[in-house]
Amino acid sequence: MVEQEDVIWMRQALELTEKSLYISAPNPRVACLIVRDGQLLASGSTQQAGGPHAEVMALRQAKERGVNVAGATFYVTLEPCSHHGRTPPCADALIKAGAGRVVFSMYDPNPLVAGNGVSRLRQAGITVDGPLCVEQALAINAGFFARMTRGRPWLWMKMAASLDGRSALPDGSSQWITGPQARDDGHHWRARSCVVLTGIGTVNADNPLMNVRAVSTPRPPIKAVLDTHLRLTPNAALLDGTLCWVFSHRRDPEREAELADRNAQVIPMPLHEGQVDVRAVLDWMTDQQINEVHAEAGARLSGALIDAGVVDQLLMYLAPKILGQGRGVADITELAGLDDVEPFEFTDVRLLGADLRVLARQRDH
Ligand code: AOF
Ligand code: ZN
Repeated sequence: MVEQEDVIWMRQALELTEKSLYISAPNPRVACLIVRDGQLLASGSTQQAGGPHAEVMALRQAKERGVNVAGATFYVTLEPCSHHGRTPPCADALIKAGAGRVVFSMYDPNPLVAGNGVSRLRQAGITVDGPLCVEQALAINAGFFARMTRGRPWLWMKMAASLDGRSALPDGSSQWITGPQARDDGHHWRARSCVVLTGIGTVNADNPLMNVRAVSTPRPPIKAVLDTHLRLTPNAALLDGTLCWVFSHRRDPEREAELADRNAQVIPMPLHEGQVDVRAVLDWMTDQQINEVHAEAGARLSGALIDAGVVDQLLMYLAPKILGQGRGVADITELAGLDDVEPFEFTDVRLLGADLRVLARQRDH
């Protein structure tokens, strides 16, 4: 049976997943607390892919501290795994350690696990309680969950605009609409994603770096450019040695070889209404185990992503300015009426320096 105390420990475990935020992909962010008699004995969180899972890290810490965990309660933010992946099953490690009870937050959507971890523990005579605090656990691993259950990554769309929704002046000038705090915050979101996606229009207009600054991370996200006609040139600033995927409909062996020298890989894609098909791109990314995509693009690509129905969450920075004339944030297909609008749902709003950050998610996603 789940007690109030369990909720408190699980919330603490969920907070600890923050340590895996930038590093664990394609694995989910998981944390584990080992508790006995109201005392935290040890804790751990998921390491980089191929490295130990949260449970193993917690058991290691317990060993280092010389504490016996037999009979203790394990709080895990994801059902312990039961399969041999890059690492052995955590369920077996918990059984071997003599876990008294396991409380988990959500079932692992990975079909290789999906309930098997829980049944393995129960068969070994361990009391297992859960799911617990599922909504919070889901939000932390929306990308992993989306890839596993619907076969498409979770897509964030970042936008910066004036209070009247203008992302640039009519002449296209757009730099520094928002202030430094909002811009730094944007780098946290880039850092947690697996891929930072933009369009060739933005690359040619602004020559952006599309890298992670303001946050130190051992795992820079892959860059990606939607470039239907293969207009990307090898001297683009974003080609800084980090892997860059270029999704194009045009083949040009010479250009592709030049781009390959800059670690940019051209991936042929079908067209949809004259542009690279964004759904096909996301399908391809799913095959590459991409959990979270952070799109940061101009009005054209942002509009195409909304039209394709693949935007799960908006990350919008609003500056306290009225620009009046100017470009909108997303050129979507003209709507026949207000009934056609699929509304987003606000999930968070906060002040960052002089600007607002608004998070909103697609209702049924
Ligand atoms: C856990 N604890 O901390 C994580 C789990 O290839 P492997 O061995 O690393 O296995 C990856 C899978 O393990 C991943 O797809 C997911 O199902 C599960 N992740 N499980 O018990 C953890 N990160
Ligand atoms: Zn595991």
